[in-house]
Amino acid sequence: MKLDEVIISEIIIKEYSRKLIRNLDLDVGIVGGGPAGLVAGYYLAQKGFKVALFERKLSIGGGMWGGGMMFNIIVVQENALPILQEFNINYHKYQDNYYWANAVEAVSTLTSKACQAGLEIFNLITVEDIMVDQNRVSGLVLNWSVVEMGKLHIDPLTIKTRYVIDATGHPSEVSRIVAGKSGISLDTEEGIVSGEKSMNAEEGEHFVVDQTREVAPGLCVAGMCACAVSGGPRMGPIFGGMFLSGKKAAELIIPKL
Ligand code: 48F
Repeated sequence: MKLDEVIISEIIIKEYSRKLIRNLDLDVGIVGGGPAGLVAGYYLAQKGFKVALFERKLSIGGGMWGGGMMFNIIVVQENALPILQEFNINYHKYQDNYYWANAVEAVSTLTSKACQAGLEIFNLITVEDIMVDQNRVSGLVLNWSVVEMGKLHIDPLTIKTRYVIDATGHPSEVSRIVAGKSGISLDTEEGIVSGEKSMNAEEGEHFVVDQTREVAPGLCVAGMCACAVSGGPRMGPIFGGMFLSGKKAAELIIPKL
C-alpha cells in the first residue's frame, strides 16, 4: 500500500494532542529530565501514578551525557548500586566504593525504562511559571522552548498538578519562581533559594539526599536543585546522589497522593 504523507502528519498531530490532553491534570509534574527527574518519574510511574516530565531541551538526560568535562563516564558509589541494578545499567568496579558506568548507556537506559514504566515525557517544553491555589503549588505553566529562545510574545498553556518535583538542576528554576513571585516562602533559612556552594563530593552526595524534601506546599526538590535550594555543595560527575535523590522524591510523594 502506498504511504500517504498526510496520514503520517495526521497521526502525529492527533496522537500528540491526545497525549497532551491526557496530561492536563497530573498527580505529579516533574520539571527537568536529568538523572534525578528520570529516576523520580520511573518510581512514580511504576506505582501507577499519572506523572509527566517536562524537559526544555531536545534531549533528555541533563548533565549526565557528558560525564566529567566531556569524558562520557559517570562515577557511582556503592550505596547507589541497587538503582543501577534496578534499571539493569552495566557498571564496573574501580576500587572499593568507586564504580563507573557508561554515561550514554545510563541516560538512554533510564529514559527507556522510565517511558516503559509509564512516565510521559515532553521534551522541547519549558516550565515558565507555576500556578498557586490556597498557598500551595497547584500547577505548571508551559510554553514551547522555541518561544522562549525566539523571545516571542506568545502566551503559555497550563496544567494542574497535585505535586511538582523541581529537578531543574543547578538553576533550581521552579523553586526560584515560587520564592520570587508566588507569595509562598520556601522552607529554607531565608525563605528563598539559598544557592549552591563550591565542590565537595563527599558532603554534596549526602546533602543532596538529605535535602530532597518538600520545600513548599506541593513542591518537592530533587537532584542538584535540592543542593542549590538548601545551600549545599556541588559534587561534580558522581551520580549516586542524583539517583538516590530521585528515588527519595518519589518515596516522599507516594504516601501523600
Ligand atoms: O542538570 P540536570 O542533569 O539535573 P539533575 O538531575 O542532575 C545534576 C547532574 O546532571 C550534574 C551534577 C551531578 O553531580 O551536578 O549537574 O539534578 O538536569 C536538569 C534538566 O532540567 C532542564 C534542563 O534542561 C536539564 O535537562 N530544565 C531546567 N529548567 C527547566 C528545565 C525548565 N524551566 N523547564 C523545563 N526543563
